[in-house]
Amino acid sequence: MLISPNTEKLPDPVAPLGLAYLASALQAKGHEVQCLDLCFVENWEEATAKAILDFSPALMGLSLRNVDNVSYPNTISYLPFYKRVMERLRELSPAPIFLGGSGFTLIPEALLQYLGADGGIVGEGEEAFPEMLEGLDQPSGRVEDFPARKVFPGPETIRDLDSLPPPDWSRWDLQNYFRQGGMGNLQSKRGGPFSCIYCTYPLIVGREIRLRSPYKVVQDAEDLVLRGIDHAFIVDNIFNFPEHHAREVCRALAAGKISLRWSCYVHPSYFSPTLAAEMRGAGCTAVEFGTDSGSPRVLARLGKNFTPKDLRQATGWARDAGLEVCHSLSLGAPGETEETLRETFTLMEDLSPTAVIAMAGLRIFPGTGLARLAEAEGMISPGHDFLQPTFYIAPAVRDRVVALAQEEAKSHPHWIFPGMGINVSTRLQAKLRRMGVKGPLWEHMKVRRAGIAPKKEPYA
Ligand code: B12
Repeated sequence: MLISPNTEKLPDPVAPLGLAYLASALQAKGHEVQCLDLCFVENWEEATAKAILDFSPALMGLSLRNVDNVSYPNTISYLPFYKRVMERLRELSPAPIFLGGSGFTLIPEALLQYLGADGGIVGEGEEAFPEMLEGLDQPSGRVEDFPARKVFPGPETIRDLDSLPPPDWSRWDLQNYFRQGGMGNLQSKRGGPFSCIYCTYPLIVGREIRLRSPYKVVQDAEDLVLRGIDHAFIVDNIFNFPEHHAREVCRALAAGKISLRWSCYVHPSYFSPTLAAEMRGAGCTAVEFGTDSGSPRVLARLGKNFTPKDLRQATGWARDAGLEVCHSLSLGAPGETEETLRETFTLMEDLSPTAVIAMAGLRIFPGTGLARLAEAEGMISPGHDFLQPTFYIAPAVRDRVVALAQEEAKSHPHWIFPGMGINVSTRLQAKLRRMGVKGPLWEHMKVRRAGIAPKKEPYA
């Protein structure tokens, strides 16, 4: 039984793509698979009891997508809820429980211990999980023989993504995710080759980029459309690297006349007017830049391989092609001062994107350059408990960054500041989705920016 305990509704409920892949991979190996999703159930304890009594699983896989909401100062940790779910599962079934998922992969040993699970798999699950289960299928294989509390090493990343069966959405309430979250999800590659000091992606999916054939992406897109999902997010860390693959995917989507609108993360350095136009032609409506800062000095400290000039150019090209643009900021990064914050605010004025998503502070994860820096600067000690959300905030702005970000967000109707609940809330989210708004909700900021929206103050 595969279980998704992710009940986060902000910025949107997100369908469990990883578990949809895992369900297919397990079935392809002959396993009987049942899925339990706690996202929309009214009473999770009852739903869990019912699912377990009905199916009586031999083994359970609990997916930990998020550790916390990485937002400061209003930080939400999901771990206490996961712990309650574990306790409930233990009450209901003697079957062993294995952990996996991006959140688990970031802090595996500590999570295994905190949750008291039987084991876990770091990284991609489609090959590693069935392989591990194979041991149990041997005549001599007994659950009791399994090494207790073991974290199975990160798999060699899966070489040939095209060999994986497509995600099995039939077991998940994708329609509900679409109704309440406005998007399906789609993947065109895996891998995180960039070197930003805070970035967790190389730890989760490896540095090496592995591409899916464009026709496979089109098949998945068609599957979504057949299920009534006509808006999706392409979940790749960066959609436009390598650029040639992005263009091939766009051409394949356009050639297949797939009536899917979509959005994605893009990198300013690998963007071009041609790519922007091809993306628009293939159904893309909006792009998000992981901008972080408008200060060349801070960008360099973060290990970003682009400059404000690249951002200006790419923003212009995207806008010329008719794409909505969002810039995400990480305020308080290493080297930040009030002066560099002002540089960022000025750049945002100049670029005038559809929306700005501002985060104050950077959540520190083990194994990253940021963790090493935070330790060197005495912000955390060796042996730090990374289950506790800890944020890097540059000493020069530690006391001011939240107030400055809040001020900027309040004076700009298109700014979203999740850490202070500005222009983002479950109430607003649910209202807009009930109205039938699809795609990322930040796109909706264009209405506010145009002054059409009735309220001028930030949404409650
Ligand atoms: C795309 C994305 C988004 C999009 C999603 C859009 C959409 N409609 O899908 C948006 C922008 C909405 C988003 C929002 C958030 N996100 Co996000 N997101 C991602 C991203 C880039 C890709 C996720 C993805 O789809 N991966 C593809 C699937 C196929 O992989 P997977 O889920 O990891 O599953 C594989 C393995 O993990 C494993 N596996 C999974 N489950 C299990 C279970 C078992 C038993 C086993 C054995 C294996 C296993 O096998 C799977 C197949 O290989 C990741 C970073 C990353 N590279 O992982 C962050 C990431 C998952 N997000 C993260 C966070 C924090 C959030 C937010 C809380 C941020 C916020 N405050 O808004 C929200 C939460 C939203 C929600 N409702 O849960 C964190 C989670 C870790 C953490 N720090 O806590 C990540 C890892 C980024 C980071 N900062 O480190 N996100």
